Parts: sequence; C-alpha cells; structure tokens
Amino acid sequence: MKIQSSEFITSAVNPGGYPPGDLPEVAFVGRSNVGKSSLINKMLNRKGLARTSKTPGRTQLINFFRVNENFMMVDLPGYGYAKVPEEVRVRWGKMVEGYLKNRANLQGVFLLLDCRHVPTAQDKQMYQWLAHYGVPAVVVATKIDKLSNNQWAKQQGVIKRTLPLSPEHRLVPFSAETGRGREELLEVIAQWIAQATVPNP
Ligand SMILES: Nc1nc2c(ncn2[C@@H]2O[C@H](COP(=O)(O)OP(=O)(O)O)[C@@H](O)[C@H]2O)c(=O)[nH]1
Ligand SMILES: [Mg+2]
Repeated sequence: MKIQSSEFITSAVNPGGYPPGDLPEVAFVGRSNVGKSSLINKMLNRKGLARTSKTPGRTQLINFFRVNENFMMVDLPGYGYAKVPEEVRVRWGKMVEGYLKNRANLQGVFLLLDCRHVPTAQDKQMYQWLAHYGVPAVVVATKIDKLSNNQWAKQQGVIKRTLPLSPEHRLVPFSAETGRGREELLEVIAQWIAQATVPNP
C-alpha cells in the first residue's frame, strides 16, 4: 500500500465526538512515550501531523486521521504515566475501553511496546482487552534502532514470554528513525482494510 494523502480530522474524548464510522479504522495504543505519534508520522511520511513530545502524558485525547481518503488511523491516549492522578487514569480507561468495545468500524489495533522494556501490567491488560473484545491485533516493538540484533534476539523472548504472546499475534520491530517495519505494518493495514466490513452509518 502507498500513502497518498493524510489529514487530521478531529480529537475526541467520548463517542459523541468521534467522526462518522463510515470508513474502516485502525488504532494505535501503548504507554505514553512509547512512540505512537512518531510511528504514525513515519507511516504517513508526515513530520508533524501527530504531535510528538518529550514530556509523557500530554495526549489525553483520541486523535483521528484520514488516510488516502479511504481509511482512518486513530492515535489512542497513552497509559502508564506515573505522575497522572487516579481520576485521569480512570477516565483514560473508560475512554479507551469504550472506544475498543463500541467502534464498529474498527478493523484492528497495533499495541506498541518499547523494545527495551519488559511489558508492564498495563501492557498485559491492554493485550488481554484486545483478545477479550475480539479485536485483531499486532504487537509492535518500537525504537528498535536502540538495540543491536543480538540484544533484540534476547529481548524478543522476554516480550513474548511476559505478555504472553499467543501464536496468532505477530511481533513487528519498528523504528521511526530508520523506517524499519513500516512496509510490514502497511501490509497489515492493507489486509485489514481488504477484509473490512463497515456498518452503514
Ligand atoms: N530512537 C528512537 N526514538 C524514538 C522512536 N520513536 C519515538 N522516539 C522518541 O520517543 C519520544 C516519545 O515519542 P512520541 O511519538 O511522542 O511517543 P507517544 O507518547 O507514544 O506518542 C520522543 O522523544 C521521540 O523522538 C524511534 O523509533 N527511535
Ligand atoms: Mg503521542
């Protein structure tokens, strides 16, 4: 798949703010600072479309981007930022779970994990939610440029055992710096879209 065009559509906190669900949609989720916005920008070849930040925990909104006029990419708010108050954490959970549960045009979710870290309890919960709601998922190990091939060979095992990753789920190494993994993720999206069944709005 080639990316021809992309545009920011809107930010939302609840279903009332979502754009119409008349296009197939794929979403990206993970801890804050894992590299979600950087990945989306790299996928779309757009430097500043999704806002990136060195300060974690900033994006507490669901951001919708339309791509090639025929599908949507969704940047879900990041979790796991320690300095966030409890009420914000609860609001986050409702926002993200509500989205995953109810968005009928959602075709699949990319769960992003930092390739250098052991998956956290929240990463594991997120992974289980996806299985629970029957959402097709691909796990992405971000910032892969930070590890040597040897280090990745070991770390891959840690991630697979900790989640634990089931055989139907892929683990794709990705770098927003080098573009490694980009083509593979575009292929995944193309497959999800080809199989899409979008309800009438
Ligand atoms: N080396 C490297 N740094 C990255 C990569 N992706 C993101 N980063 C850095 O990680 C930080 C958080 O990235 P961001 O995309 O804002 O994360 P988000 O909070 O998940 O949206 C920023 O400083 C990025 O420059 C990557 O693939 N490689
Ligand atoms: Mg972000």
